[in-house]
Amino acid sequence: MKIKYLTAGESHGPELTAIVEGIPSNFEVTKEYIDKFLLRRQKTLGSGGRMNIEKDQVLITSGVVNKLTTGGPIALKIINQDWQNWKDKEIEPYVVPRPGHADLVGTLKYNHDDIRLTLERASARETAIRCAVGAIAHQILSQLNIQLVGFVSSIGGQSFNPTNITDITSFKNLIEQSDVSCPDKNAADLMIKEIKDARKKKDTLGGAITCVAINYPPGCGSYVQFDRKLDAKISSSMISVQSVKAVEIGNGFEASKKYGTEVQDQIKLDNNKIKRISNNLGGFEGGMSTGEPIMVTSYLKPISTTLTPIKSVDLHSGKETETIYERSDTCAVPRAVPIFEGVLSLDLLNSLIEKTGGDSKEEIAKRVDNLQNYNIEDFELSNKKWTMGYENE
Ligand code: EPS
Repeated sequence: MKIKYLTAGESHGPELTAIVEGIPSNFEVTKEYIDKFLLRRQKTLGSGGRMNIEKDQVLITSGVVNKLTTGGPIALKIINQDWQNWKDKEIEPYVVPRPGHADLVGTLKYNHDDIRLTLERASARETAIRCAVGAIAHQILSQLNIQLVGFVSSIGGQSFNPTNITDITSFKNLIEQSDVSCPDKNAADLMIKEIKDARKKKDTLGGAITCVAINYPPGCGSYVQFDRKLDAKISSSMISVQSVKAVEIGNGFEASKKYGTEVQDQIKLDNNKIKRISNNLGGFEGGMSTGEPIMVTSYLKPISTTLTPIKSVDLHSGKETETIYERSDTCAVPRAVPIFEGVLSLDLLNSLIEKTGGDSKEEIAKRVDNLQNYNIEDFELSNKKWTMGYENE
C-alpha cells in the first residue's frame, strides 16, 4: 500500500480527524474541492435533523502548502457542530440495541457500559472525514486525466441502469442537480416518491450507488497473488462503508445468469488501438484494470434506526422489548454518493502509484500518460515454439 490513512472521532464528539500518508508531491489539493464533496454529502432529501446542524468544512493542517501537496502526511479535520449540544448534556442511558447497527455486538465485544460508546464510533458520521480523504484522491486523479463520477442507481424498488456513459461532464451536472443524485429525471422522481412513502410509513430505505471511472490505465492490480487483485481490494473498501452489504463489478449479477459468449467483452481493433465491444466486466479482468471504464456498484441496506419500533432486548433488564427511536435519516443513499467516489478514488490512485512508482506529479503524470495510450504495437510476442523448462528437473 502506497497510500494509507486512518480516521478518528465520535459522531457527537468535538471533531473528526484523519491522517493520510503516501500522497505524492506537487498535486493541487484545495479546501474548496474537498468542501464541495462535503456539501454534496449533506444533501437533505432523505436526511434527518443532524444535517441541518452540521456545516461540514475541512481544515487542512499539514501536507498541503500553497494548495500543493508536499509529499508529507496530510492532516485533516472537520468540526462537529453538534458537539455544542452534547458537551454539557446529561446523557440518557442507551440499553436497547438497534438490529442492523453495531450496537449489540460492539457493546459485547468492548464490554461497554452503555451502547452509546459503541454507536458513537460505528456511526456513519465517520464517512464525513473519509469523504474528505477521498476527495483528495479524486482531485489528484482528475490531474492525471482520470474522471470519476458516482450516481444513485437504485432506491428501494426503483432503479436506473444506464447502458453507456460517454459524456461524463454533462452526466455529472445532472447528478448534482438531482435531489436524489440520479441523472435520469423519470427514475429520480420515482425514487423521491419511494423515500417520501417510506417516511410516511415510518420506515427506512436502502439502495445502490454506481461509480464509473474513465481513462484509468490498464494493468493496475495483478492476477499473480490474491491480495494484489484490484477489484478485490475495491470490493473490500466499498463493503467497509457503513450499510453496504453487496458490491458488484460491472454487470456481475446479470452476468452470472448468462452464457459466456454474451458476457465476455470481445476484443477488436480500431486502427492500432485495442477496443472492446462491451464492458460487462466493469473494467477488470484477472484482478487488473483493462483500460475500459471501471464500474463498481455498492448496495446499501436500509438504515437501522427505524421510527417504527422493531424487536430487540433490554441489555440492562435482560427482558425482550422493542427499539426506541432516536433522530435519524430515512434514506442516506442520495447523500452517500461522494463517499463512494472518494473511497474508490483512493484505491484507484493507490494502485496507479504502485504501478507507476514516482514521488512527484511530474514523474507520475508522464508514466500514466504512456499507459493510457497503449496500442497493439506495445506487445512484444515472438510467435515461436518454446518449452517450459525448470532447472531442477
Ligand atoms: C447515524 C445517525 C444520524 C445520522 C448520522 C449517522 O446521526 P444523529 O444520531 O446525530 O442524528 O445523521 O450521519 C451523520 C451524522 C453524518 O454526518 O452522515 C448513524 O447512527 O449511523
